[in-house]
Amino acid sequence: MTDGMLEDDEAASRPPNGSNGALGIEVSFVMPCLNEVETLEGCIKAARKCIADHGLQAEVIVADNGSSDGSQELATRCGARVVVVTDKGYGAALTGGFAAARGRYLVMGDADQSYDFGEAFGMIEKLRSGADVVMGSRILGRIEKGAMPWSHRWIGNPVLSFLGRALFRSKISDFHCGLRALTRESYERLDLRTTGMEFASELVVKASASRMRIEEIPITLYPDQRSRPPHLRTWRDGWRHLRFMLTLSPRYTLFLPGLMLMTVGGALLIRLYQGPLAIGPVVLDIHSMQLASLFVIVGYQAMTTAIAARIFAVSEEIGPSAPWMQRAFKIFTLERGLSAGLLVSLAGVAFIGVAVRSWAELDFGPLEPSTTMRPVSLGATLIALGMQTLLMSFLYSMLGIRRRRPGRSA
Ligand SMILES: Nc1nc2c(ncn2[C@@H]2O[C@H](COP(=O)(O)OP(=O)(O)OP(=O)(O)O)[C@@H](O)[C@H]2O)c(=O)[nH]1
Ligand SMILES: [Mg+2]
Repeated sequence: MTDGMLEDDEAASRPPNGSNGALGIEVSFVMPCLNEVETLEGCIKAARKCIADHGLQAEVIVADNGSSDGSQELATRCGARVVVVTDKGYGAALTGGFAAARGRYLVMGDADQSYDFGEAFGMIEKLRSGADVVMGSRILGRIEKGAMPWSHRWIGNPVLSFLGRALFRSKISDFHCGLRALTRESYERLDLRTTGMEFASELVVKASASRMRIEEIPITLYPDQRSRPPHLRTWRDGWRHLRFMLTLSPRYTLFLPGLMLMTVGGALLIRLYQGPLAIGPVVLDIHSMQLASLFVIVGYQAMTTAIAARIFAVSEEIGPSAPWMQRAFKIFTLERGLSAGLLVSLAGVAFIGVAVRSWAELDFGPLEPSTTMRPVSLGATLIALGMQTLLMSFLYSMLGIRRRRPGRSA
């Protein structure tokens, strides 16, 4: 206890509701760990040194996923509290560790000695002066030789950080730094859900989207000190980060591309309905009209899927909240969606009726496609749009049921 660190049984006697108790634990250091017997001791010692150097009231937690190499026993011997987490994965481990943590501030960092927990003190100071989340930045700081494979240094991390900044209007220079700190209050507000490495993205994305005060400090990345290969697998985990960010930003990945496709297709479709279009020696006619129709349909599908994704993200609380959605649900009711879908489909049927009339005039004999294909194309497109509206209205309404559950906000 000389360094302010709480012993196991003392900490364990505290109520598991996040209150700080009489001793007032200020900081919980939480280390996700899976078979890190080679490096865990060094990490715990570094955290304890940070605690002693700055006289912190703190605890060290090792969130372990059932290591089979003796990590748990080692952690206990080194004075850390082991939290056994049954759900597998980096995110699940941290979630379990944070749930058991009692500090007002939560520091997270890898157990492979790639970070120096001493640098976490700068983060704690920032939290003390009002920050909600403090990110370590290896970009503003230093990446030691051999600490990061070149593909992560020059492709994976910059590309994912760039996307994250662009999609979520964030200024963070290093989206995936493993050393971070946040207040318990912010952590609870974020309500993080992912279980794998994409937990790191979820934290920054949600904190940015909910306009939390995020600060960053330069830190150093050291080569990890273990002989085992990293848990992180470049392609699998890179993709999980990317997938997470893309699915949470349907506006950019689906809605806007869909809108563009639909506008181009729609303009062309309307123009070609009136007759062939000559651009210099190139003549666009009914074949191009088919493709224009395809553009419109696919564009509309993308836009309506984007809306479904957004409703899903809001109801599952995995994305930024959207106060406008509550109002939109009042205007665009299921009944109105169904009526609109039906009306557009009927308009499509009317266009096809025009072609059928010409056909009837020919006693249902062979048709001249260059005239009759035009209303058929337009009519079929409208029916597809109408049906899509109808089907999506059902889907939105189903997704919205969960959102409107009593006690849940929009
Ligand atoms: N409990 C638990 N810990 C994990 C799991 N996956 C990774 N970790 C821990 O999370 C930390 C980071 O894992 P690493 O394998 O070093 O991944 P990384 O640092 O993102 O990637 P590298 O830069 O390649 O090392 C380490 O302390 C691991 O022991 C897991 O599934 N469960
Ligand atoms: Mg590592």
